[in-house]
Amino acid sequence: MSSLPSLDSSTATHQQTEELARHVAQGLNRSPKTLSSMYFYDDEGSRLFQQIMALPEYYPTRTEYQLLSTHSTAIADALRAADDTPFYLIELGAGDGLKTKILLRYLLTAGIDFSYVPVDISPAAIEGLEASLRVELPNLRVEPVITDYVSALQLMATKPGRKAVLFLGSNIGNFFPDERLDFLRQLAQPLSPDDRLLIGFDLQKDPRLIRAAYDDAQGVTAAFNLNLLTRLNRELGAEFDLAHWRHYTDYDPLAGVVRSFLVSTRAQTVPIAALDASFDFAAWEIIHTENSYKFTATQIQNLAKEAGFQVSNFFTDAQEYFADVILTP
Ligand code: AVJ
Repeated sequence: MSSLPSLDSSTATHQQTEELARHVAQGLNRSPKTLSSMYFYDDEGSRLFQQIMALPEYYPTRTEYQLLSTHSTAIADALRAADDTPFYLIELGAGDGLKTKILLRYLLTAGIDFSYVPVDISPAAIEGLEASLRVELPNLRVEPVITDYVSALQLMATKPGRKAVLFLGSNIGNFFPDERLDFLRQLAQPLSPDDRLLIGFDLQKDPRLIRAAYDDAQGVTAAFNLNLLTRLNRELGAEFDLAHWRHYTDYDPLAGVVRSFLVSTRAQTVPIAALDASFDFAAWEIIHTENSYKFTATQIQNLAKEAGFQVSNFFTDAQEYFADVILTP
Protein backbone atom coordinates (compact mmCIF):
# COMPACT_ATOMS: atom_id res chain seq x y z
CA MET A 1 0.00 0.00 0.00
CA SER A 2 1.25 3.50 -0.74
CA SER A 3 1.55 5.90 2.15
CA LEU A 4 -0.23 9.16 2.75
CA PRO A 5 1.96 12.24 2.43
CA SER A 6 3.08 13.17 5.92
CA LEU A 7 3.59 16.73 7.05
CA ASP A 8 6.97 18.10 8.02
CA SER A 9 6.24 19.13 11.60
CA SER A 10 8.45 22.29 11.60
CA THR A 11 6.74 23.87 8.57
CA ALA A 12 3.38 22.66 9.81
CA THR A 13 3.94 24.50 13.07
CA HIS A 14 4.74 27.78 11.32
CA GLN A 15 1.74 27.45 9.00
CA GLN A 16 -0.47 26.43 11.89
CA THR A 17 0.55 29.49 13.91
CA GLU A 18 -0.42 31.73 10.99
CA GLU A 19 -3.74 29.93 10.60
CA LEU A 20 -4.37 30.32 14.32
CA ALA A 21 -3.55 34.04 14.11
CA ARG A 22 -5.96 34.49 11.20
CA HIS A 23 -8.64 32.54 12.99
CA VAL A 24 -8.28 34.57 16.20
CA ALA A 25 -8.32 37.88 14.32
CA GLN A 26 -11.58 36.88 12.63
CA GLY A 27 -13.20 35.30 15.65
CA LEU A 28 -12.49 38.16 18.06
CA ASN A 29 -13.76 40.75 15.60
CA ARG A 30 -17.09 38.98 15.38
CA SER A 31 -20.12 39.64 17.53
CA PRO A 32 -20.51 37.54 19.61
CA LYS A 33 -16.80 36.76 19.77
CA THR A 34 -15.99 33.15 18.86
CA LEU A 35 -13.02 30.82 18.75
CA SER A 36 -13.11 27.30 17.33
CA SER A 37 -12.91 24.29 19.65
CA MET A 38 -10.45 22.86 17.10
CA TYR A 39 -7.78 24.95 18.84
CA PHE A 40 -8.33 23.31 22.24
CA TYR A 41 -6.06 20.48 21.21
CA ASP A 42 -2.50 21.64 21.75
CA ASP A 43 -0.44 19.14 23.76
CA GLU A 44 -1.81 20.38 27.09
CA GLY A 45 -5.37 20.46 25.72
CA SER A 46 -5.06 16.87 24.48
CA ARG A 47 -3.76 15.87 27.91
CA LEU A 48 -6.71 17.62 29.62
CA PHE A 49 -9.15 15.96 27.24
CA GLN A 50 -7.69 12.59 28.26
CA GLN A 51 -8.55 13.57 31.85
CA ILE A 52 -12.07 14.64 30.80
CA MET A 53 -12.66 11.22 29.25
CA ALA A 54 -11.96 9.59 32.64
CA LEU A 55 -14.25 11.93 34.64
CA PRO A 56 -17.26 10.41 36.42
CA GLU A 57 -19.55 13.04 34.82
CA TYR A 58 -18.27 12.54 31.26
CA TYR A 59 -20.41 9.57 30.17
CA PRO A 60 -19.79 9.60 26.36
CA THR A 61 -16.38 7.89 26.33
CA ARG A 62 -17.32 5.19 28.82
CA THR A 63 -20.60 4.53 27.03
CA GLU A 64 -19.06 4.31 23.57
CA TYR A 65 -16.29 2.07 24.91
CA GLN A 66 -18.94 -0.30 26.26
CA LEU A 67 -20.86 -0.10 23.03
CA LEU A 68 -17.84 -0.96 20.90
CA SER A 69 -16.88 -3.81 23.26
CA THR A 70 -20.35 -5.30 23.21
CA HIS A 71 -20.72 -5.09 19.43
CA SER A 72 -17.09 -5.44 18.32
CA THR A 73 -17.78 -8.49 16.16
CA ALA A 74 -20.79 -7.02 14.37
CA ILE A 75 -19.08 -3.64 13.91
CA ALA A 76 -15.81 -5.08 12.61
CA ASP A 77 -17.75 -7.36 10.27
CA ALA A 78 -19.70 -4.38 8.93
CA LEU A 79 -16.47 -2.42 8.34
CA ARG A 80 -14.45 -5.11 6.54
CA ALA A 81 -15.12 -6.04 2.92
CA ALA A 82 -17.28 -9.06 2.20
CA ASP A 83 -14.53 -10.44 -0.09
CA ASP A 84 -11.74 -9.41 2.33
CA THR A 85 -10.23 -6.76 0.05
CA PRO A 86 -7.42 -5.06 2.01
CA PHE A 87 -8.49 -1.67 3.30
CA TYR A 88 -7.45 1.47 5.08
CA LEU A 89 -9.06 2.02 8.46
CA ILE A 90 -8.92 5.81 8.61
CA GLU A 91 -9.74 7.42 11.94
CA LEU A 92 -10.50 11.15 12.11
CA GLY A 93 -9.56 12.60 15.50
CA ALA A 94 -7.94 9.39 16.76
CA GLY A 95 -6.69 10.84 20.08
CA ASP A 96 -5.44 8.05 22.34
CA GLY A 97 -7.21 5.37 20.27
CA LEU A 98 -8.48 3.67 23.42
CA LYS A 99 -11.86 2.80 21.92
CA THR A 100 -10.45 2.00 18.49
CA LYS A 101 -8.07 -0.58 19.94
CA ILE A 102 -11.10 -2.80 20.63
CA LEU A 103 -11.78 -2.96 16.88
CA LEU A 104 -8.09 -3.11 15.92
CA ARG A 105 -7.55 -6.12 18.20
CA TYR A 106 -10.57 -7.91 16.76
CA LEU A 107 -9.57 -7.26 13.12
CA LEU A 108 -5.96 -8.40 13.74
CA THR A 109 -7.05 -11.56 15.55
CA ALA A 110 -9.40 -12.40 12.67
CA GLY A 111 -6.41 -12.12 10.29
CA ILE A 112 -7.99 -9.31 8.29
CA ASP A 113 -5.70 -7.33 5.95
CA PHE A 114 -5.84 -3.61 6.71
CA SER A 115 -3.71 -0.57 7.59
CA TYR A 116 -4.66 1.81 10.37
CA VAL A 117 -4.45 5.51 9.46
CA PRO A 118 -4.99 7.56 12.63
CA VAL A 119 -5.46 11.27 11.87
CA ASP A 120 -5.16 13.80 14.67
CA ILE A 121 -4.39 17.49 15.00
CA SER A 122 -2.18 16.95 18.07
CA PRO A 123 1.40 15.71 17.41
CA ALA A 124 1.66 14.56 21.04
CA ALA A 125 -1.54 12.51 20.72
CA ILE A 126 -0.28 10.80 17.54
CA GLU A 127 3.15 10.09 19.08
CA GLY A 128 1.53 8.63 22.19
CA LEU A 129 -0.83 6.52 20.10
CA GLU A 130 2.01 5.20 17.89
CA ALA A 131 4.09 4.31 20.96
CA SER A 132 1.23 2.44 22.63
CA LEU A 133 0.35 0.58 19.41
CA ARG A 134 3.97 -0.56 18.95
CA VAL A 135 3.77 -2.22 22.36
CA GLU A 136 0.15 -3.43 22.41
CA LEU A 137 -0.36 -4.36 18.74
CA PRO A 138 3.15 -4.81 17.24
CA ASN A 139 1.80 -6.48 14.08
CA LEU A 140 -0.50 -3.61 13.16
CA ARG A 141 0.43 -1.52 10.10
CA VAL A 142 0.09 2.13 11.15
CA GLU A 143 0.33 5.22 8.91
CA PRO A 144 -0.31 8.18 11.19
CA VAL A 145 -1.14 11.64 9.87
CA ILE A 146 -0.97 14.87 11.89
CA THR A 147 -3.53 17.24 10.45
CA ASP A 148 -7.01 18.75 10.82
CA TYR A 149 -10.23 17.33 9.38
CA VAL A 150 -10.25 19.56 6.30
CA SER A 151 -6.79 18.42 5.15
CA ALA A 152 -7.67 14.86 6.09
CA LEU A 153 -10.55 14.98 3.62
CA GLN A 154 -8.17 16.15 0.90
CA LEU A 155 -5.73 13.34 1.70
CA MET A 156 -8.52 10.78 1.57
CA ALA A 157 -9.66 11.99 -1.82
CA THR A 158 -6.20 11.25 -3.26
CA LYS A 159 -5.92 7.82 -1.65
CA PRO A 160 -6.84 4.82 -3.78
CA GLY A 161 -8.25 1.61 -2.33
CA ARG A 162 -11.02 0.49 -0.07
CA LYS A 163 -11.67 2.66 2.98
CA ALA A 164 -13.45 2.35 6.28
CA VAL A 165 -13.61 5.69 8.05
CA LEU A 166 -14.05 6.06 11.82
CA PHE A 167 -15.35 9.26 13.34
CA LEU A 168 -15.94 8.31 16.97
CA GLY A 169 -16.63 10.09 20.24
CA SER A 170 -19.34 12.42 18.94
CA ASN A 171 -16.66 14.66 17.45
CA ILE A 172 -19.34 15.40 14.84
CA GLY A 173 -21.20 17.27 17.58
CA ASN A 174 -18.67 20.13 17.38
CA PHE A 175 -19.88 21.24 13.93
CA PHE A 176 -22.64 23.77 13.40
CA PRO A 177 -25.55 22.07 11.57
CA ASP A 178 -24.68 23.55 8.13
CA GLU A 179 -20.96 22.69 8.53
CA ARG A 180 -21.91 19.19 9.63
CA LEU A 181 -23.86 18.49 6.47
CA ASP A 182 -21.09 19.97 4.28
CA PHE A 183 -18.49 17.90 6.06
CA LEU A 184 -20.41 14.65 5.59
CA ARG A 185 -21.06 15.43 1.94
CA GLN A 186 -17.35 16.03 1.43
CA LEU A 187 -16.60 12.84 3.31
CA ALA A 188 -18.97 10.94 0.99
CA GLN A 189 -17.22 12.16 -2.18
CA PRO A 190 -14.04 10.02 -2.09
CA LEU A 191 -15.95 6.96 -0.87
CA SER A 192 -17.10 4.09 -3.12
CA PRO A 193 -20.20 1.95 -2.54
CA ASP A 194 -18.09 -0.72 -0.78
CA ASP A 195 -16.55 1.75 1.66
CA ARG A 196 -17.94 2.33 5.14
CA LEU A 197 -18.25 5.20 7.59
CA LEU A 198 -18.72 4.66 11.33
CA ILE A 199 -19.87 7.74 13.24
CA GLY A 200 -20.43 8.12 16.98
CA PHE A 201 -23.33 10.37 18.03
CA ASP A 202 -24.12 11.48 21.57
CA LEU A 203 -27.90 11.15 21.97
CA GLN A 204 -30.33 13.57 23.61
CA LYS A 205 -31.06 12.55 27.20
CA ASP A 206 -31.72 14.03 30.68
CA PRO A 207 -30.52 17.64 30.26
CA ARG A 208 -28.97 17.64 33.75
CA LEU A 209 -26.82 14.66 32.88
CA ILE A 210 -25.63 16.32 29.69
CA ARG A 211 -24.88 19.62 31.41
CA ALA A 212 -22.91 17.91 34.21
CA ALA A 213 -20.66 16.24 31.63
CA TYR A 214 -19.45 19.69 30.55
CA ASP A 215 -19.22 21.27 34.01
CA ASP A 216 -17.46 18.68 36.13
CA ALA A 217 -16.91 19.07 39.87
CA GLN A 218 -13.11 18.84 39.60
CA GLY A 219 -12.97 21.69 37.10
CA VAL A 220 -11.09 19.74 34.44
CA THR A 221 -13.45 20.95 31.69
CA ALA A 222 -12.98 24.52 32.92
CA ALA A 223 -9.19 24.08 32.70
CA PHE A 224 -9.61 22.59 29.20
CA ASN A 225 -11.62 25.59 28.02
CA LEU A 226 -9.33 28.17 29.70
CA ASN A 227 -6.25 26.45 28.24
CA LEU A 228 -7.25 27.96 24.91
CA LEU A 229 -6.31 31.38 26.31
CA THR A 230 -2.99 30.02 27.63
CA ARG A 231 -2.32 28.72 24.13
CA LEU A 232 -3.01 32.15 22.61
CA ASN A 233 -0.68 33.73 25.20
CA ARG A 234 2.10 31.31 24.27
CA GLU A 235 1.67 31.01 20.52
CA LEU A 236 0.47 34.50 19.62
CA GLY A 237 1.97 36.56 22.43
CA ALA A 238 -1.49 37.39 23.75
CA GLU A 239 -1.87 38.76 27.26
CA PHE A 240 -5.00 37.11 28.60
CA ASP A 241 -4.94 37.23 32.41
CA LEU A 242 -6.58 33.97 33.41
CA ALA A 243 -7.59 35.43 36.79
CA HIS A 244 -10.26 37.42 34.91
CA TRP A 245 -11.77 34.66 32.79
CA ARG A 246 -14.23 31.92 33.69
CA HIS A 247 -15.59 28.78 32.10
CA TYR A 248 -19.35 28.75 31.54
CA THR A 249 -21.44 26.11 29.82
CA ASP A 250 -25.08 25.22 29.41
CA TYR A 251 -27.22 22.67 27.60
CA ASP A 252 -30.06 24.01 25.48
CA PRO A 253 -32.54 21.16 25.06
CA LEU A 254 -34.48 23.07 22.37
CA ALA A 255 -31.48 23.23 20.06
CA GLY A 256 -29.94 20.03 21.44
CA VAL A 257 -26.58 21.64 22.05
CA VAL A 258 -24.11 22.28 24.85
CA ARG A 259 -22.52 25.68 24.31
CA SER A 260 -19.28 26.53 26.09
CA PHE A 261 -18.02 30.01 26.75
CA LEU A 262 -15.12 31.91 28.23
CA VAL A 263 -16.51 34.78 30.27
CA SER A 264 -14.64 38.03 30.88
CA THR A 265 -15.29 38.85 34.56
CA ARG A 266 -14.51 42.56 34.10
CA ALA A 267 -13.95 45.14 31.37
CA GLN A 268 -10.48 44.51 29.97
CA THR A 269 -8.27 45.12 26.94
CA VAL A 270 -6.10 42.25 25.77
CA PRO A 271 -3.11 42.89 23.50
CA ILE A 272 -2.18 40.13 21.02
CA ALA A 273 1.36 40.74 19.76
CA ALA A 274 1.16 38.46 16.71
CA LEU A 275 -1.87 40.42 15.48
CA ASP A 276 -0.38 43.78 16.39
CA ALA A 277 -3.76 44.58 17.90
CA SER A 278 -5.70 44.75 21.15
CA PHE A 279 -9.20 43.48 21.82
CA ASP A 280 -11.72 45.05 24.18
CA PHE A 281 -13.96 42.92 26.32
CA ALA A 282 -16.88 44.39 28.26
CA ALA A 283 -17.61 43.08 31.74
CA TRP A 284 -19.31 39.65 31.35
CA GLU A 285 -18.78 39.56 27.60
CA ILE A 286 -18.27 36.03 26.34
CA ILE A 287 -16.16 34.19 23.79
CA HIS A 288 -18.13 31.25 22.39
CA THR A 289 -15.61 28.39 22.24
CA GLU A 290 -17.55 25.19 21.62
CA ASN A 291 -20.77 23.56 20.49
CA SER A 292 -21.43 19.92 21.42
CA TYR A 293 -24.60 18.86 19.64
CA LYS A 294 -26.70 15.97 20.92
CA PHE A 295 -28.87 14.02 18.50
CA THR A 296 -32.09 12.05 18.17
CA ALA A 297 -32.24 8.85 16.11
CA THR A 298 -34.50 10.66 13.63
CA GLN A 299 -32.01 13.51 13.21
CA ILE A 300 -29.25 10.98 12.53
CA GLN A 301 -31.37 9.22 9.89
CA ASN A 302 -32.17 12.53 8.18
CA LEU A 303 -28.60 13.77 8.32
CA ALA A 304 -27.29 10.55 6.77
CA LYS A 305 -29.85 10.75 3.98
CA GLU A 306 -29.22 14.42 3.25
CA ALA A 307 -25.46 13.78 3.07
CA GLY A 308 -25.98 10.92 0.61
CA PHE A 309 -25.49 7.96 2.95
CA GLN A 310 -27.66 5.06 4.00
CA VAL A 311 -27.76 3.82 7.59
CA SER A 312 -26.68 0.20 7.50
CA ASN A 313 -26.35 -0.43 11.26
CA PHE A 314 -27.44 1.53 14.30
CA PHE A 315 -25.81 0.38 17.56
CA THR A 316 -26.83 1.86 20.87
CA ASP A 317 -26.36 1.05 24.58
CA ALA A 318 -29.12 -0.17 26.93
CA GLN A 319 -29.71 3.38 28.27
CA GLU A 320 -29.64 4.87 24.75
CA TYR A 321 -27.05 7.44 25.75
CA PHE A 322 -24.91 7.07 22.65
CA ALA A 323 -25.09 5.62 19.14
CA ASP A 324 -22.44 4.21 16.81
CA VAL A 325 -23.88 4.26 13.33
CA ILE A 326 -22.47 2.57 10.23
CA LEU A 327 -23.19 4.39 6.98
CA THR A 328 -22.76 3.30 3.39
CA PRO A 329 -22.38 5.75 0.50
C1 AVJ B 1 -14.17 15.60 21.70
C2 AVJ B 1 -15.83 16.97 20.76
C3 AVJ B 1 -16.42 14.83 21.58
O1 AVJ B 1 -17.85 17.76 22.73
O2 AVJ B 1 -17.99 16.13 24.13
C4 AVJ B 1 -15.48 17.50 26.15
C5 AVJ B 1 -15.02 17.71 23.61
N1 AVJ B 1 -15.49 19.47 25.32
N2 AVJ B 1 -15.74 18.37 27.14
C6 AVJ B 1 -17.34 16.85 23.37
C7 AVJ B 1 -15.34 18.21 25.00
C8 AVJ B 1 -15.74 19.57 26.64
C9 AVJ B 1 -15.85 16.54 23.20
N3 AVJ B 1 -15.57 16.02 21.82
